[in-house]
Amino acid sequence: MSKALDALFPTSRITRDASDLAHWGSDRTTAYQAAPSAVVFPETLDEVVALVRLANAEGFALVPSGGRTGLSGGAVAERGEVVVSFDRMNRILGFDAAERLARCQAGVVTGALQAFAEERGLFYPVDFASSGSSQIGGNIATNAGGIRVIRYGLTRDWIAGLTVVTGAGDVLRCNNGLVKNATGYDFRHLFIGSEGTLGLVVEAEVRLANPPGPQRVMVLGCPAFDALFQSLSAFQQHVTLSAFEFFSDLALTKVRTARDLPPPLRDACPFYALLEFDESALDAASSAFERCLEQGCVADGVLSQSDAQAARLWALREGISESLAPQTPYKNDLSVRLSDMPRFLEAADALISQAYPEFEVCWYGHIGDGNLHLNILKPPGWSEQAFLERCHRVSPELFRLVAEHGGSISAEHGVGLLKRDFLGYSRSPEEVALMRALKTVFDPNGVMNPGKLLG
Ligand code: 2HG
Ligand code: ZN
Repeated sequence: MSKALDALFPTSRITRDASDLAHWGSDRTTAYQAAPSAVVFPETLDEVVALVRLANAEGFALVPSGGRTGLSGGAVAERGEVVVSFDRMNRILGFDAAERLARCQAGVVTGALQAFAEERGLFYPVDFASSGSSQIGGNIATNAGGIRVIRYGLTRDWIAGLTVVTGAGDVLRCNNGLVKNATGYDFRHLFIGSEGTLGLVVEAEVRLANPPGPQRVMVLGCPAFDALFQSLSAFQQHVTLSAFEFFSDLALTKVRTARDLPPPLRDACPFYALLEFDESALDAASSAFERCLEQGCVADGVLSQSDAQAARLWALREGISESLAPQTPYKNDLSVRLSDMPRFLEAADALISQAYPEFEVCWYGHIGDGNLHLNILKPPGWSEQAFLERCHRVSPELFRLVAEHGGSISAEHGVGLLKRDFLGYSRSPEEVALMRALKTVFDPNGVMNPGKLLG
């Protein structure tokens, strides 16, 4: 493999340096050992095609690598694979103002696309804490969600065209930025969320939106899980929400300690909701707040008076994941329909407190769209392996509950390696068999991100 691979890339764009292999061969998970054989940095579509064809001819595997901010091990290379980094394909190649379409290479950083939109008086609404390093190709591969899904949907909803190289080395130009295209199977949507198992996303046409008006942020203190839902529906009756997030008091304590932040409210509450909405809806939001206070589903609240204060309130939610990282959290990223959420939460809470009496458990997430992040923290003194095994033993019970409530074991982080063995809790045997059959069609020699998603 080495000679032919070295012939494809100049020495400045291929590395086997141990620290580079460790860096580009991993994502934000810590349970896996990065062990790729090389990292390459293509700059053109032709180079990507040549690489995939070589991988087929010589039988080596490829692991696509974007901003490596994933939390499920989807971008981990642990078996001598060649990592394909898109860091050198990070340009926005064109912009159609009339159609509000930006043509992006896969390595464009999400935050750079947001800034590009803003400079043109537009808005790219998919947003999350890691948008400063995650790349659009990775967002597409995992159908990234984040904090504004309640109003703007997922990455899938903003992708108007995709150029991909299949695992067989063929170039597909999917949908070409069209709004309407009724010509059969839409391969674009197969590649979105495929976690690099069918081929490589090389370019995307991304739709941009009109920006919303000025936003306000509120943090509410709620006495119980149920109260979060009562407040959500009280607000949603009259206010278009741009975000409805939540976090538990333990999650708040962790982020406040890590970042030395003041509490949002005078007295602590078991749960907090963070809402964002158009300033023009302020009166309706204030009335909803009053009603929530009367009904007792909200104990107290704070409203941002400036953009700086709004950013400080957002930091309480967006900083949680990073603040937990030193405690090697075992991550769960679950979703159920909102109508099933109160019953699911009651059952999940009972299971979690009984299954993990000695572990700290942080609840937070995008509860307005049905997505919960449940982080179980490794106590000091436990080895990471023992901790992971313990959590994996409990996971089937939790995922059985998720399945009983019609939910998903991975709402937005993807399946990768971490949730691979549990896919059957969310997808039927028939669906998994069809996924495997599709994988064979697009990637006949199994060179694309083997071992991820389907195992
Ligand atoms: C978030 O919503 C991210 O903060 C990360 O999706 C969640 O770390 C997590 O579990
Ligand atoms: Zn999230």
